[in-house]
Amino acid sequence: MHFVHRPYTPQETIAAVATPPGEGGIAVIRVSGKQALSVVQKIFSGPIHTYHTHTAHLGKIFDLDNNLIDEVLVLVMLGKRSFTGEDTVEIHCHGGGIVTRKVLEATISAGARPAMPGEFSFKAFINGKIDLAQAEAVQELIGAKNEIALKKAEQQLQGSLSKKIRYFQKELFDVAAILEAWVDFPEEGLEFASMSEILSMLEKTVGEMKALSDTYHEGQVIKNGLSLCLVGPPNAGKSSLMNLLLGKERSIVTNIPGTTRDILEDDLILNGLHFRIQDTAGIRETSEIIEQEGIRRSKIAMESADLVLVLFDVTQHLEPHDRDLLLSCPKEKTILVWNKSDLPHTPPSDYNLASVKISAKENLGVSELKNSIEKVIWKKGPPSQEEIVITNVRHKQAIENSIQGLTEVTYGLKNEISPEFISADMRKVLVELGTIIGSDISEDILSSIFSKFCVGK
Ligand SMILES: Nc1nc2c(ncn2[C@@H]2O[C@H](COP(=O)(O)OP(=O)(O)O)[C@@H](O)[C@H]2O)c(=O)[nH]1
Ligand SMILES: [Mg+2]
Repeated sequence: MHFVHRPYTPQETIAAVATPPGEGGIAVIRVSGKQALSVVQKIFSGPIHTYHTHTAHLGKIFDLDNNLIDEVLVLVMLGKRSFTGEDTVEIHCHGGGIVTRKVLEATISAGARPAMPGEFSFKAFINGKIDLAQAEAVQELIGAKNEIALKKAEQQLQGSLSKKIRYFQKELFDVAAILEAWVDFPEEGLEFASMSEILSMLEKTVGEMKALSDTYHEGQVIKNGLSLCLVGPPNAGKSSLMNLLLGKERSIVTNIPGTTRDILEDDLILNGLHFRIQDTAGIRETSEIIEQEGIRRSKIAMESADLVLVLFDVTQHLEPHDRDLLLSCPKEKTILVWNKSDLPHTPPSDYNLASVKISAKENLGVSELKNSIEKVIWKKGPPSQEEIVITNVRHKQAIENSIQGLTEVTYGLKNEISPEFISADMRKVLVELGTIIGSDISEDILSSIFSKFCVGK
């Protein structure tokens, strides 16, 4: 949907349904803006202008022709103390699609304008209630697919990332001021002491920015989850493991080799993370055409997966083509899983891969498997509770541009480039950082960010 927030009229009163469509116990219609109280007053039975902020009141909603629509609770939040920073009334009505629509229509005929996507958050941003990174966190919070993603979004909403960006800005403002003074009084030069101080300070900041930008990998894992592919020869127990991890009979399990012929997929939450798990056709030499195609697909799935579990029956010797399969598995994303450890077996050989012994049938070794998965996923251990993680490509880009800019500033200082140029590079870096929290950002970008939000948010 093409959508532009401009022209923006502060205090204009908007309304939208804030709860998801469909039937529910209740639905919430949000009205925000200078006229919020007057608008709702026209359709509500109680004396809304007399209510204190943050109080809830039972009453009835009528349309402008005085037809009763629903009995509702109104929640009044005044001025700066609301999410948007403007007078807000929430109408909690019964959660049927038609009731909800009628209440919304009543607010519109009483003078509110239908809200555009993300417009409540946009108002909160314009009114200084939240910065841009926080507004984006609201969206991530809503879309969080697992607990870690939820926690990280909550942290960002509380301002953890914004605080870090402001800290970078503050450090660099000082340097920028010195550089500006140098531009004004070039003949005085930069004192040696301040030059080396500036250089080491820039180096430190670049290091911190790189560390932040490196968290993007973790951010992606947390936000989008990972694909996990099960491969191995027929009858190794891939489908049994898939079912065990999912806790349901998703794949057909038989003792007939070649049962799984196509790729079966499902969603899995493991260690607080979201996975797309794929069960594949067993890889072996076969002349059967459907099976050959299944094997071809297995190999493609294995290549594109974030994580590969290659399964073998621990009671069987590896055939030459099993060894070929093992060799073709990319080391950094593969875990070798020896299944059927409930049966008598000799210790398996070491193939220089992360490996674990399990029994999919008897549910043995699954927690060891989960630990191995955890080790392979996180390059440097799982993110700590406090660690700020970048989940948004826009933020990553801005930080990388800032690092690039600071590298140029450093080069300029070391090579005695004219101070005007260095100073200009520094200003660019400050602007880049500002785009993350929304202090230096064009209307177009703002508009494209908020238009991805849902209506009512
Ligand atoms: N004893 C034992 N049998 C297993 C185990 N896992 C799977 N099986 C059996 O091995 C056969 C093949 O299992 P399946 O999951 O279909 O293997 P796939 O071909 O790799 O998908 C079935 O008869 C399973 O019951 C296990 O851990 N122990
Ligand atoms: Mg199978």
